[in-house]
Amino acid sequence: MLKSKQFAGIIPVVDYKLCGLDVSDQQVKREDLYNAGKELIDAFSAVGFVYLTNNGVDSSLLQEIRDVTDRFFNLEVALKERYTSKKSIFGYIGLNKENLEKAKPDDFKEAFRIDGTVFKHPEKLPEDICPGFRNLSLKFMTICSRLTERILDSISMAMDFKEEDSLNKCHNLLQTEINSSLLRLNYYAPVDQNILKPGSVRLGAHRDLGTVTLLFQDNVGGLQVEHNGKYVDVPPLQNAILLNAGDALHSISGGLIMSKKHRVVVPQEEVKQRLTRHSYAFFADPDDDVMINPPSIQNDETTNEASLKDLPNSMTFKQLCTNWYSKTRAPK
Ligand SMILES: O=C(O)CCC(=O)C(=O)O
Repeated sequence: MLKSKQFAGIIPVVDYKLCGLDVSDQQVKREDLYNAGKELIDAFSAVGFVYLTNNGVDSSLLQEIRDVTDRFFNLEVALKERYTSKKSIFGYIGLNKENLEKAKPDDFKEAFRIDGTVFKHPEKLPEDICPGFRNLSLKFMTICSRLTERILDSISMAMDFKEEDSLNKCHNLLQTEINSSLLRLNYYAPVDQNILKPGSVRLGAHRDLGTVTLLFQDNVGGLQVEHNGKYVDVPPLQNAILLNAGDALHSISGGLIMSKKHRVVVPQEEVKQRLTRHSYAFFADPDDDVMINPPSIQNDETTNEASLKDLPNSMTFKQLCTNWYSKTRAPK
């Protein structure tokens, strides 16, 4: 039975006022983290997604991120492609250059991916062609990491693990090169029906691989989650962060927490198709050497995760991640 009293569509809403970033580390109470954690687990085990309100992330920072990403994505393709890496997952991904759902045409979106290596190598960011990008993205990643730590504490306490900070102990190395957590700045340009292939989606159906994802989306809509065998809209909720659980958390929780497939579809209404959609996803991953049992959840042949089915029973998160990227997300 879900405890949450508020919902956006089918997504439970949890008020994080007593635990959000407005409350200092010294002031935040164990009991409040525990209570919020119970609500998060409740939502994660029912629908895999939950909205977090009063999270303490400043809306003016989100506006600045939006302005800077608009400036970047509006640059000429040749300039943006200077920041595409052939060797790593870092950097710019162009339109139709990634495919998260093998049964569909390539994703109709652009993105910029930033991982923890950036704290040692900020020169990997496109500051020369987009001034302001570097400081803002580093600041945003740091804020997302701090909030993630709170959320992991909430979940660990409420899961009644032996050690209350056990999830955070699996994420000791956030913001370093030996933890694959990632900020992905997504940019969904207005849909051009002349170049859109039949059956295209903005982002193909997939599950996330890590522990929790913090998703900041604008009010355009299009995100859907699979629930009881059908895709259901996840309506945007102003000033709320959408959290979803990934495969690693599903595995660590012994299957209690659900890692759900989700996708972003092209809106039906023409007026909405003419809008640009923005979303920023911070994927929190366990440290590279944390041992994980590969997800026991459904191997759905329509998605790229089907390729994870031949993995051994236990492996490091890095091995799981390498497998995932080599088979599912390699930039073309
Ligand atoms: O843009 C969205 O709303 C979803 C983003 C997402 O699922 C992803 O970047 O993996």
